[in-house]
Amino acid sequence: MEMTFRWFGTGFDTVTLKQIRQIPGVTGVITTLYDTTPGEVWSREKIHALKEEVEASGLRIAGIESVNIHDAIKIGSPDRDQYIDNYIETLKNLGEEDIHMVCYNFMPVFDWTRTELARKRPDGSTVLAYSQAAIDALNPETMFESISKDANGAILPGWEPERMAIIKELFEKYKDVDEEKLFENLKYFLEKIMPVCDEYDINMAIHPDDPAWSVFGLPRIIVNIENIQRMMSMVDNPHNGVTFCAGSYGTNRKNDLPGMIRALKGRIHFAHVRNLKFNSDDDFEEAAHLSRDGSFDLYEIMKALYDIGFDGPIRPDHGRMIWDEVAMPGYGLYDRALGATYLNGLWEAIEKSNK
Ligand SMILES: [Mn+2]
Repeated sequence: MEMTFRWFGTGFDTVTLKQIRQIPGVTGVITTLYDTTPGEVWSREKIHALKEEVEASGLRIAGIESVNIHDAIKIGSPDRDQYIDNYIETLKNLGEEDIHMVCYNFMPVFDWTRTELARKRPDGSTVLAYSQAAIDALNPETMFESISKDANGAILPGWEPERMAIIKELFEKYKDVDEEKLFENLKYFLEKIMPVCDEYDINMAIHPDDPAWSVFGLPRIIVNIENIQRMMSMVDNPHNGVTFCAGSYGTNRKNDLPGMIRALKGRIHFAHVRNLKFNSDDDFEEAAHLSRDGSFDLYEIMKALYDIGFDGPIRPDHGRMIWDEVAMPGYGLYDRALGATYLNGLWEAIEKSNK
């Protein structure tokens, strides 16, 4: 595996490349062109400039998170082919710049969903949290207002104001899209992009839906092992793989995380490893990465990744806000750096005990 760190780019991230370079064992960043909109072609020049900036700091671009999918593709509307062509052009430009891993998601309307961005934990840290009761009492628009209010001035990925301004319109457009239709549209998209992925050796890594169930009546398909296997077999190409996100699959306590990793051997192209603390089946908060701070066994998760010979990029995921840091919720420096160090420690121990 390669230990990496998510970085949103100069001007968008409070964390600098210099700081990331000083986290022991982190060699790569997972980044994006944060000022592009879904459906737009990423120019070779912009990708090249980003790459030069990252490499000048002594790091490398280990992958992209994310190249977002235009709603026309997810809805399957008549103009989708134009957006798929643009996506192919972006993939080609990334391939030409020697970038070989792209994370994306296929969630309708919302990206990840949380009901609180700063729930206080007993140690005084603040974390993102989810409560089904809070969701059930909200409508999507008021949810956007409360999310943007608590975001420390940051624009959260997936919660861009221009998207939320047309949220009613988006719901209307998705009204005939059920799970079957969404699978069908994903298949159509994947079949179209596989040739360029084959040509440039680009691993597509679909991110699970978070939380791993339907919210606000919208269909969600990347939620469990059965559905992932269906997604992989409907377009059976090794470049059609997954981002194994422990925190997202883990929202559904029926998902056996180490078991899923073992079942996905060879098709996990990217890993997000973090911990959640469940207060009940439908109320959870994000914990420190350390196993005993939350509900997951991080040793078993890392061991499963080791056992399947995982050699892709891995990153710590949402961190707690600690030590008075002010940053995008979930994406401060300190707790994610602690997470990277912990995951590196687990990996070293697993590796040595297997030799
Ligand atoms: Mn994730």
